[in-house]
Amino acid sequence: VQDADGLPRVILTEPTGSSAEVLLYGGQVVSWKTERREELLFKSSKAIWKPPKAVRGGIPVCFPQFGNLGSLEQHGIARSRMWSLDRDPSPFPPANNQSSVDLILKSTEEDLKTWPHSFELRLRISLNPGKLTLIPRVRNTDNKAFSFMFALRNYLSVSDISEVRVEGLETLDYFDNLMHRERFTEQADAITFDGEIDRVYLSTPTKIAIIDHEKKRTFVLRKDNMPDAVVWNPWDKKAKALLDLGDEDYKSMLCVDSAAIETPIVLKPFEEWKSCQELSTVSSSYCSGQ
Ligand code: TA6
Repeated sequence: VQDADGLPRVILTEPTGSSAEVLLYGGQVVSWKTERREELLFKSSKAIWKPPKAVRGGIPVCFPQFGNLGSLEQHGIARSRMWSLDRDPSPFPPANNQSSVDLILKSTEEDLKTWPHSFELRLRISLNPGKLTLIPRVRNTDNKAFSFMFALRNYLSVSDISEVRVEGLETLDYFDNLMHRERFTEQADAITFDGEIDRVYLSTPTKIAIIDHEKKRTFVLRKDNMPDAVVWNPWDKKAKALLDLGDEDYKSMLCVDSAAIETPIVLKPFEEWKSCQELSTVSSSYCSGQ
């Protein structure tokens, strides 16, 4: 674990040269770079790398609440807590700590005042060539059931948001955070962007493609046991209102999150919920004229 600017972090590498950086603060991936050292995740030019603020960028973990859909702070408590290395990821075999790491966040007495349920939140982060896999698990270590929402907020780096298409969410129902969570049905073609968007798509397929036409790169998000997907871009007005987001940053980011929001997950005592997301990139150099 390295300690840069006071925030301990883990660096993951794999033989073909890609890398990832994970902060113990928030259990947050803050960088994923290709073997050509290109950064694939968005980081705000004005991110605040200082607790209790969540770092704006990478892949914040939203637990036990998403957004302001509840009485806790925005996106819950996990992203503004210090996690630790998980020495007992059973039943998983221990991570090799080169290309994968296991993190854990256990509820504290302090947390119980904010959210009165004791839990263990584990996250395995694994790096493979062109692929970044996150496996979240939540165990109820209390003597009564509890329910929670969960999301992995994937801040993807894009060349120009107006040149990005999202495929895989066509014809699905969604609720629109900009319209008091009123429900709509998506039209039958890919989603493109020309203004603020803040939607929770419901019962989404396991595979969603984010095509960055200009960079000739496609992100593929595959997820299991997280039925919803959030699509968020603040656009110009909201970007100006967010202190830790550069005014122009909205042009080079898009959040497409794996989520369980509409139907919160219920865990009985000692039950464990497990889910998985895999982000992969395919850079289509085919016919690029090079
Ligand atoms: O996408 C859901 C949402 O709550 C948006 O409404 C917006 O507030 C976004 O998340 C950003 O949240 P954050 O706490 O990261 O600034």
